[in-house]
Amino acid sequence: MTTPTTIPVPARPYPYPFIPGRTALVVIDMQRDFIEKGGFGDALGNDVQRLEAIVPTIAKLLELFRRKRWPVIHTREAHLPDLSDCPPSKIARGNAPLKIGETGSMGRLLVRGEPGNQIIEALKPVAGEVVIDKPGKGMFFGTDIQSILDNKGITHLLFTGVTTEVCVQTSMREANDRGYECLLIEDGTESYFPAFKQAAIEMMVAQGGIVGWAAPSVALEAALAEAPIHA
Ligand code: C5J
Repeated sequence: MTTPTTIPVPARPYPYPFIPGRTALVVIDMQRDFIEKGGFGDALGNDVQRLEAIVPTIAKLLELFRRKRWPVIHTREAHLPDLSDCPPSKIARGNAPLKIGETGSMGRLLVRGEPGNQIIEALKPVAGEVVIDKPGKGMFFGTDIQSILDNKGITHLLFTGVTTEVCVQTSMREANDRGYECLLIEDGTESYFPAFKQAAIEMMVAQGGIVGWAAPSVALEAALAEAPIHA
């Protein structure tokens, strides 16, 4: 068996071992529900415009992964139209004027197939990319992602998307517990609360990378540019 090429990416708390072809780019919940006015994030009283800042970073990483033909996984927080996969506690939580399943300016909030549930145009998935509809915050809960990753031989995950301390952190923790090597791209994730973003990153890299690694996208791009990698 040949040893896979490993590219060290400068990261915290120490270099991240990137393996071309076995490392997937994960884009968490970059759907209109969270990024645009009239969606779920807005209904909860958040300043949704804060999240737009990371779109160019994720677009750049998507372009790189597509050029190299490396795997890309998108997730959406999404419920079945009959809400049978949504606990009543989740619907009630937040006491928002508009609740999950109710109709806003982009259709029913957090419901599969609705306009607001689509990934934003700038980051739209292309043919061949995996799109996972997840009923929870974590991408493993109630989804087929584990077998999809196994079948593709993916062992390493780069995390981007929103929000850092909710769906991104939950997904990264779930992945870490399942043995995946996880790197969080710091300028590829955002929160409605800047302090929560920073705290989440620090929690994950503390104690020798107890949940994983963190690095800016430029560190990843520079490491990959210097390495002799084939598509
Ligand atoms: C939230 C998410 N914040 N994608 N979902 O409810 O982080």
